Amino acid sequence: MARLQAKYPTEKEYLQAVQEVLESIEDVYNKHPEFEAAKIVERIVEPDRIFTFRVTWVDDEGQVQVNTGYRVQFNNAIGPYKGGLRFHPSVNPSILKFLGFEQTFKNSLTTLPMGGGKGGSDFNPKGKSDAEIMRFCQAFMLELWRNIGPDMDVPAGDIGVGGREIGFLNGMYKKLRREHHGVLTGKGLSFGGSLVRPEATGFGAVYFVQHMLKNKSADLDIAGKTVAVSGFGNVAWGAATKATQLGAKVIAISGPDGCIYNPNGMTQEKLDYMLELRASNNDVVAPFAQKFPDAQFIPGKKAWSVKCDIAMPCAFQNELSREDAEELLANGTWLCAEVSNMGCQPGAIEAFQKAGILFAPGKAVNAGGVATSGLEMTQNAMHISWTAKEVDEKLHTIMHSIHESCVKYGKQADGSVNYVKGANVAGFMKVAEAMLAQGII
Ligand code: 2IT
Repeated sequence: MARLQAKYPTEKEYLQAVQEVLESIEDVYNKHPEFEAAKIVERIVEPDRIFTFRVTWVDDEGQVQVNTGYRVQFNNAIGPYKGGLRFHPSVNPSILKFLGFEQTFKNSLTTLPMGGGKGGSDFNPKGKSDAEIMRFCQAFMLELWRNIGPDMDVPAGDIGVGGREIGFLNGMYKKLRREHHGVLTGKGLSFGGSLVRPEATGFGAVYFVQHMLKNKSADLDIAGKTVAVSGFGNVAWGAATKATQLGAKVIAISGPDGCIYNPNGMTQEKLDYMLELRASNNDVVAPFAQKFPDAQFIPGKKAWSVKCDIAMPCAFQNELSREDAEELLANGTWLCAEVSNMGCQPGAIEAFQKAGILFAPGKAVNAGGVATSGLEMTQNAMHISWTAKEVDEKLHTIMHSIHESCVKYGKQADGSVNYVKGANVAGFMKVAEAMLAQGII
């Protein structure tokens, strides 16, 4: 850590992600002198390579715009680089390195053969027209296409990149390559996408919560519980939808402008409206309370100010602070499933663990998204498509297996499960063994 801090002093998200994993794996690592001899830690924390490129495009006013694009190919020990693209003004090498690092362990947990990667741009999609989004995506792919491929590196969506963007990116890729193969996941159904991929991150997260509950006590179930969800993007929508289907009451959602207190829970109309809000590209949740008078908009507040049983951060890294955790705990929250990547600050995780409530980290809870991307890759490679039922069943099996891995490596002497340790150790062991077996490269 000291070496990395000296080398990358400004990369705080990256250092935070590495620190968490190294702390978790310390015991296990020290029992494997062969890892130490092959310098597995020193190798696993550095990306294989990073591409940085200029993206030039023309806006609707005819002005030339310049952004920076990146692809971090983090680790391909267990399969092709795999991970999303994020379009957000905050995107920088630190954020993409943290995401690529996390992705490597997460993908390892899924049981599927996928390495870790991440990419994106500091492009801000907020307020842009469809035509501007298309021109940006085309310009981005004009640079990226040489460095990706179905067996090399398979990008997908992340914040700011959804079905529309993947469509434009795929269109340009196939024009340049003159091949139509599964180089991106999260595609539309008419050109190689998988059923259930849009819902998969949120659905998988709720399946994981169900396993956490069952593992704690056979009679625990999400039905009847109150759930607070932050964010109103694709992931929050999926989580809110599945939690509602299973009988839970989603009593809060939130956006950058504040929080919606929704005491009666979701209806189909409300869930559909979450998608509309997202599509409006304005980054506000306030209109939800105008449309549904039984809900109330609380300006400037986070979803964590609402009393709930279960908290599911679904928005952004470091969105849940120690103070937020303390507010949740004071209100009686007894389970937090992190759905956003590194959504909880270290102080929040410490507060949850000290209080002894159930807490699981993003790389386990949100892995259903990339796992279903893996299922999309399989369908593309086999030139077939599975039914929604088939994909959902496989997603169930994968989330169950991730939960089992967390229990295997995270079970404590008192019988409780440290899911942070379990996920990190389980993810690490597979990648480390694969690196060891393939020599010093
Ligand atoms: O953080 C993530 O796992 C994603 N954004 C999904 C990545 C993918 O390749 O589906």
